[in-house]
Amino acid sequence: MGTLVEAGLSAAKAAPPNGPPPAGFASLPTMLPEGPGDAHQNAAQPCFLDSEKPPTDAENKPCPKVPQPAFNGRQSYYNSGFLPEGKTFSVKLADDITAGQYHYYCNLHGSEMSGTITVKAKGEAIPSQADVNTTGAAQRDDIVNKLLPLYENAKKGQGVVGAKNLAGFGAEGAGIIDEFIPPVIDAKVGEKVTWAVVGPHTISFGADPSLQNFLSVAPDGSVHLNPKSMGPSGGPGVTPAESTGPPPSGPPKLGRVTDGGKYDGTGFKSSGFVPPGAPPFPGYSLTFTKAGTYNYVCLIHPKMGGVVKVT
Ligand SMILES: [Cu+2]
Repeated sequence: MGTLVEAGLSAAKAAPPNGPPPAGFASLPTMLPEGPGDAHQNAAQPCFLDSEKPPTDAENKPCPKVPQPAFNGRQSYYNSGFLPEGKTFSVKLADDITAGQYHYYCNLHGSEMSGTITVKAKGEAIPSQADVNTTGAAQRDDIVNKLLPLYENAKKGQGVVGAKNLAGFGAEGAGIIDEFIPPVIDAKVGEKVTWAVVGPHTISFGADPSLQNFLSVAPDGSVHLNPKSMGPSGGPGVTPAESTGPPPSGPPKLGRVTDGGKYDGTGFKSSGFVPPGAPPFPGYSLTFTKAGTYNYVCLIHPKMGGVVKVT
């Protein structure tokens, strides 16, 4: 959050969808590189600035290390840094903060993942936790109700033309599903199984659980991408989508498929990280050479896993 974020976020929200981000937003730090490379330290490490601009992605250096101040609404940039799963972040509001709305967003996921803190004057009533929970549940149900029919259709193979199996799915205006669809794939020995990769995912078999920490904080506070999580293993990695621009009209299609080779259930076999792009979506295929039940995961999304049953 901070005044630079207020300006950038409102510009991003006013900009047409699928276009390039407006300048005010594009100049804010982003946690991940566009292509290969390491995490950006300007975005991934905590940063508390009164009036300065944070270092740019190109400079890629952390902000000066200072104790976390209270948030007064006037700071230029106020960033938790990368928060691993389960970590919490608290913000104390300064005594002299002006009542009003303050916006924040995630510099890993972008302007789509944002929220608002409404600060009321002392003595003014604020909603009870029960009221907030009710509002939150209604908002959640609204999102889920839009996504459920898409998920059901995708399970029937109606998500991406030319692909029965999906790594992630989403639709304009409805949101994103970080799941392997269908959750269980039945295949025959010698059969080539193909996934369309929709969104930033990996398709990874035999992965050490430590690889699911694809971003980690080093003892010195620097944040790094794990190259083993991000890169392909045991064969070629998926070639990213050809386009990142606005999606073409009509149903999304499967594009170029990378053949990841054969898998017999042993060793670490991974598509590597596939950055998000516009359809046609890239594909990844594997040929299963031995009967068995093979669990696989996405190394980016901790709860995203599936099963291939080969008979
Ligand atoms: Cu994923």
